[in-house]
Amino acid sequence: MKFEYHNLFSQIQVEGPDAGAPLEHGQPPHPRTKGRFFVDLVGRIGSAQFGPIYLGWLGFASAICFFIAFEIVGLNMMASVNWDPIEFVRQLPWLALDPPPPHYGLGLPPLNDGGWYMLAGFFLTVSIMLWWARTYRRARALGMGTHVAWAFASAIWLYLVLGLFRPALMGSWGEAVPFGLFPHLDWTAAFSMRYGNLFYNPFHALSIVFLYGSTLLFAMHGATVLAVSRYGGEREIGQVVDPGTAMERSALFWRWTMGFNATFESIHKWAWWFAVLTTLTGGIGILLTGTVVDNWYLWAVKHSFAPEYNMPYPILPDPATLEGQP
Ligand code: 07D
Repeated sequence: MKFEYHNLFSQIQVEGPDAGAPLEHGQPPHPRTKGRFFVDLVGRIGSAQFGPIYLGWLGFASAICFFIAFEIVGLNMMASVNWDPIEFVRQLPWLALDPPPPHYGLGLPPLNDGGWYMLAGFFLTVSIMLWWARTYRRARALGMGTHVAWAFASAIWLYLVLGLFRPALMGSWGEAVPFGLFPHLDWTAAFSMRYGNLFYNPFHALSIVFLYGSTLLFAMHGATVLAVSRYGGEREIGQVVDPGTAMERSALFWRWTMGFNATFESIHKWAWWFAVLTTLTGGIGILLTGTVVDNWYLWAVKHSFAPEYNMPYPILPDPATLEGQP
């Protein structure tokens, strides 16, 4: 039987002495091997090496803030089931820490009426910001570009739109997303219905294009590199500056099958932009909802891309806008 090299399941684990990468500003090489340990099982899905981890004050402060947020959410959920650990575990997927009711507007509510939510949101946001700074600073310390930090910033943009910018524009912290597993999904569904079906929001559609597009690109790229790794294709950057038979074959594969190919370099830019645009367009879509557009279905009818249905029953007024409502 002819030997065929497949590498979907096979893998190689390398261990050896390591001098460490030279750092900027004449610092000595950072020890890449000090304080490390290997786990063979983990090496089957990634690098077998754990550590060394760089904590630093940004990482430390971020972890502390995340812990505080996590504790506030968890303890409030615990309180909501009368501190019963069995009920806490049983009901966990349904438990929530809700934002303040709308009548507090942008004011500060009492702790037990949304105040804890505000505190958790504050510490989570600080934690995420500090983590962003950590990704920036660690990349710089290694003499790398800051591409990861800027991609992360795009996700943070959507997070801030959902929990800070849009609620501020709407004039109420009550607009923010609740903490909780199913509760945040319920919020998402309710949000869509309240504003006339988010499918008619073109930025939601764009965001889906980039989300699905990201998975497609990732599958195509991952498969291509694995398919030519028998020709050294997994040394991707080498193939950018010194194209070899791996790069030639993979490029020709895509030209043969669809007439166009990305290069070993540009495919990473495609991937970066698709991922970044998912949350960038998403954030725009959410920011416009309720501030500029109140009903995406009616908006789509007006702009002639949704059909206008004959209504068998008269349209009722929106209960939220009726007199006497809080
Ligand atoms: C959310 C932001 C960054 C996250 C960060 C992490 C922690 C954890 C934990 C303290 C992901 C911070 C958090 C560290 C803290 C503790 C314990 C990134 C995020 C920084 N949709 N939809 C999208 C689809 C529908 C709705 C995006 C598909 C319905 C709403 C995406 C479908 C309804 C919102 C997407 C579908 C609806 C979205 C998310 C199909 C009702 C958004 C992109 C096939 C269910 C969000 C513009 C993303 C958005 C969003 C996909 C259907 C509602 C493209 C495929 C019609 C309200 N939807 N959706 O990367 O941006 O999120 O909308 O049906 O807000 Mg949708």
